[in-house]
Amino acid sequence: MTDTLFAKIVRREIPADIVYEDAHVLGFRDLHPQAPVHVLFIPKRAVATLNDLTDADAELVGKMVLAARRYAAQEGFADNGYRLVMNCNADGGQSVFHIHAHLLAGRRMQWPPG
Ligand code: DGP
Repeated sequence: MTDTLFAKIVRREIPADIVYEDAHVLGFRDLHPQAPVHVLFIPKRAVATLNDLTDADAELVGKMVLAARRYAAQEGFADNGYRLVMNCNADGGQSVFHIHAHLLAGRRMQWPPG
């Protein structure tokens, strides 16, 4: 069981700039944006890390990706492009232990990432 800042955002216990919501996924602006568009897509049901996902979560992860895709199309930057990133644990740079996909857009991304 994890209860993080993100679970509190899902429960509306702390404020966030929510830009996307469906039955399973919430999207809100990152507090420390790394690009002109930086939105976090999270499952409403908390899973701590990518390592904690099981086969039963396949649909949930798919819904996160499709939510990001839908948002990119809706906001008009899908054709220019964007990056969708999920960090896992210390070496991946994860700091909030409720899985989330970072949608970054609005500038040309670099590769390799830092
Ligand atoms: P990661 O390092 O991959 O775990 O990303 C966590 C992101 O969450 C990081 O970019 C900053 C963001 N963040 C942390 N706390 C809050 C918060 O309370 N509200 C919002 N909107 N974003 C947060």
